[in-house]
Amino acid sequence: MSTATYTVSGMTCGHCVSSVTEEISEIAGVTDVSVDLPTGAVTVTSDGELSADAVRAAVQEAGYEVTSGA
Ligand code: 9UX
Repeated sequence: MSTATYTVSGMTCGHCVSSVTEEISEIAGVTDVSVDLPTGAVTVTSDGELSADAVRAAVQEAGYEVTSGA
């Protein structure tokens, strides 16, 4: 199991958080997604290797951008 934290820009409400959480949760191996709305910190817990590209793509799919993170 591993965790990685990303910073996501553009989330301003609880629905934004839900959208990002749902998209990232669909990535294979992801077991938990935690979002801190005020800071945009998104912590992803997964079994095995988590692809940073997959996280970036999922965040973009939801309509937001990863601005930093592994
Ligand atoms: Mo409402 Mo959150 O448009 O973007 S879902 S602020």
